[in-house]
Amino acid sequence: MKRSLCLALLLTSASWFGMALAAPNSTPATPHPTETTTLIVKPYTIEVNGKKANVYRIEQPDGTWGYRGTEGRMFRVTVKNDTNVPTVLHWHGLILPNSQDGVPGITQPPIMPGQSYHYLFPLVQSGTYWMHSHYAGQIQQQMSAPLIIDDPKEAKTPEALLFLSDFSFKTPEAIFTHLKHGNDAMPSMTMSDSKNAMSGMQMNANSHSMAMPNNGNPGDLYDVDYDALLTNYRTLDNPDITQVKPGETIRLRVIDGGSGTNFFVNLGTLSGKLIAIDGEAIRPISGKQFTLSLGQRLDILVTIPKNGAYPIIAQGEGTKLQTGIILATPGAHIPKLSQTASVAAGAISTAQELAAHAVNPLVNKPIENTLHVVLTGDMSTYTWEINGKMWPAYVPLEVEHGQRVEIDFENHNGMAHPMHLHGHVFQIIEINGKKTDGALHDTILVPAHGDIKVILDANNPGNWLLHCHVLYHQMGGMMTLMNYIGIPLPPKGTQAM
Ligand SMILES: [Cu+2]
Repeated sequence: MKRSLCLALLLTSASWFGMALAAPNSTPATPHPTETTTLIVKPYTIEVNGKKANVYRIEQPDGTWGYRGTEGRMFRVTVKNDTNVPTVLHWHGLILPNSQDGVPGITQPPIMPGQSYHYLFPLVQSGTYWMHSHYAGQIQQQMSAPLIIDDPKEAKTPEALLFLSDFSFKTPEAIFTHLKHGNDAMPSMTMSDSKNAMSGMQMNANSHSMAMPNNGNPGDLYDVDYDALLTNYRTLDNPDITQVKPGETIRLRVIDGGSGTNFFVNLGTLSGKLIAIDGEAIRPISGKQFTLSLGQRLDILVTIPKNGAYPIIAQGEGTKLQTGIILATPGAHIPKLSQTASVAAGAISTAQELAAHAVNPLVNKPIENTLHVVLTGDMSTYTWEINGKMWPAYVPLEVEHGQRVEIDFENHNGMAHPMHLHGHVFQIIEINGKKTDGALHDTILVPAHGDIKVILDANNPGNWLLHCHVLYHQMGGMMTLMNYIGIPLPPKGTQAM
């Protein structure tokens, strides 16, 4: 059973690989080298606010967090589940065969405790990507890691990683139940949880009224009061310090790997150039502050002017909580940084998206199929829908292989939704009625009461999830499938997370 499954995967990948990578003038005899590794998913302990916290980590046998690969190579990876819970890993942003996408019930069964699962696919992109659990609420328990793919033709520059996340001492299930049923339903509370239940009650007062329907309320920037924001597993009490030299240009790779937080990235006294969004090159945008939503990535170049310490701070949308790293030259005085800013951050605007233009836009082609994606929800019942349906009662979005497709996202909520489509890259063409020759993305923040139009080429057959990357909205039903006509749909009731 297992061997035949592996063979099927190999055949699917191999034929797809031939299609995707054999450029007309390439020498067919040249084999594409294979990168082989193991990624171990395991329990991990970190310290947050002076307390031990049990989370997860995805690392190679030598302890390296996540993976760094090279474009043009086959990626052969064994994912080993060394936890006591089932899991599945999804390769966020990668264009790969549907069978390798890592969605439970749709592309594979869950990987049970102690078991391994083999993936094999070509790396056809380069840039900043990430991997994360697509099972239950594990993404909130830090079951995620960077996935960086180098372009072999590109010169190496010094880098700094900012893998941003949010942290709660509560379980994702407890948070979701609380969001759904309010204060009277904290399940199986322990002594230490009772304090968290208190902060849960403050959630009502601080973030927004959970008893009010979300529609029509423009002030909804987040749903959950987290205990801390993290960068590379650390709080600002003890941040990562990246050694730099005066005159050096550093490539910041910023990943929003949280479960419910969009971020403002502040460069402090440095000036930056945003050169890529979601791994795809854009015409550089200069600035001191940039924004990213859950699931998205930014590549920003900063030049170190002189000796010193340069904090790079990411503040959560709508909150005072902040996180980050420090770039420091040798011997520089390292400042003490607070985990809270003096003022809460506002809402992320569409300014950066309107200013962003792809270096390699999609070729001009008539639209052959327009898909409508209407986002609705109700805070009082904490239900979230796409086209009036909650997963798993979805109605698939149907495309035909080869079509140029437009997706019109229309958000009826007072809250923005970071919408992620698996297995494809799309280009923004309209933002709140304004036409643009925008950036390429795999995840786009659809503004509150706003709309976004994107285009893509349907050239990767399969069943591909389209969902909100706010974990609790996804749990609350905001998920559907883009189905290629002719590919059988998964069985009714499939959870897919
Ligand atoms: Cu959402």
